[in-house]
Amino acid sequence: MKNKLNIGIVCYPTYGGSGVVATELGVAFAEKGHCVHFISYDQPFRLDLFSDKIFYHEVSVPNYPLFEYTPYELNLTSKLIDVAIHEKLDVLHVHYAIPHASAAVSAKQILATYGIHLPIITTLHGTDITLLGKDKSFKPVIEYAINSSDAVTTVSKNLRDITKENFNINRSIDYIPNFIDIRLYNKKNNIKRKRFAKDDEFILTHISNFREVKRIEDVIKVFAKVNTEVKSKLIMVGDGPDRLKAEQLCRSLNISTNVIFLGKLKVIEDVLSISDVFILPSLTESFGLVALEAMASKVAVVSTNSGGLPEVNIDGETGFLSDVGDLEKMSKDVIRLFSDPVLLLKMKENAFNHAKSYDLPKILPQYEEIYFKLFKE
Ligand code: GMT
Repeated sequence: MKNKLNIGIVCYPTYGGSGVVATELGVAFAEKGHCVHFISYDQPFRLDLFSDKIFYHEVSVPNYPLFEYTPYELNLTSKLIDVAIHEKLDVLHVHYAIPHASAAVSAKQILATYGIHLPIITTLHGTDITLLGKDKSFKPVIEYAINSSDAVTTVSKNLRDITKENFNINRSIDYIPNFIDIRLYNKKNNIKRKRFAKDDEFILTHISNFREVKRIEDVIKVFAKVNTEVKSKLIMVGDGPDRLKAEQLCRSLNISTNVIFLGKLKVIEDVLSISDVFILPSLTESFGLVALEAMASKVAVVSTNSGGLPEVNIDGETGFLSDVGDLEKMSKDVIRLFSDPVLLLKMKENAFNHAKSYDLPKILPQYEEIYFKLFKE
């Protein structure tokens, strides 16, 4: 029985948590000696390693004049079949239900007609269930893909509950949380910090893809209040549809000189290393990987209590939780942390200690166990 597998990984290559989880999982499996084949329409944004165990297969989508809408899922399905056959995949791990899980299930069924068995593991990340899943036009497909996968995982207990509530699920769902590689974080850099803030200023940071669900205008409004009470800077990392609105809001609130929009960063450890508090006022967040990344960097977190966030950010211990849109409380919480150095230090330490329970060596074997179980079946 072989002890190294050929693993296929399908993910979104764009700036977002599910792509980060998929990429870092694949890289970690490659470091353990497995062969990892990434399949996506573009190079996953954190995948820039040269290794004899990591391969990237691009799904090309031809632009055919007859198609008003390009059927990406069909190209992906064909690519999955091709990679499964020629790279002799032992398992296929797909991140995000639409269209990845449904393409994988189709590929599995087509491969079966060639006498090839390809086990599918689907990881649900959040918006595939909490936003897309609520859209009736996707629901039957998501439901079928979940029920037809060989294993299904969610990144928080909350997401597992929501999945069971919203869909007719006739199978078990495992909970495997997001993870961080703790060795990469918590390298404090005072020289860089001085370039962004004076010694008597605190740094509040937000990182996201600036989509509506992130409520980045709340970040700006909270900072505007904080900034009137405590000397501080706000660092905004990322880009997306709501960036312009956020920049305009800073101008109209007259706080632009204290807000730094850095744009997208591939590596966020450095910016987190100079931050004091991380703010995540999301409408919904299945887990909030970026909050965990902040905690691993010894940064206290002020977030909403939506979705899986209370599992990650422990209220009163690693930071504070608020109802969605409760800007008054979020502002008070940040001001409280910035005004009480003992409390801030305590919460930073607690955040780091809690983040340790999500360290990669604790999480990786949980996926590996599922891979081997499916491979042997
Ligand atoms: O949050 C995003 O906009 C990106 C999204 C994604 O699909 O990449 O992130 C989701 O998956 C992450 C990794 O599992 C989770 O940590 C995020 O909480 C989740 N986002 C939402 O639920 C909104």
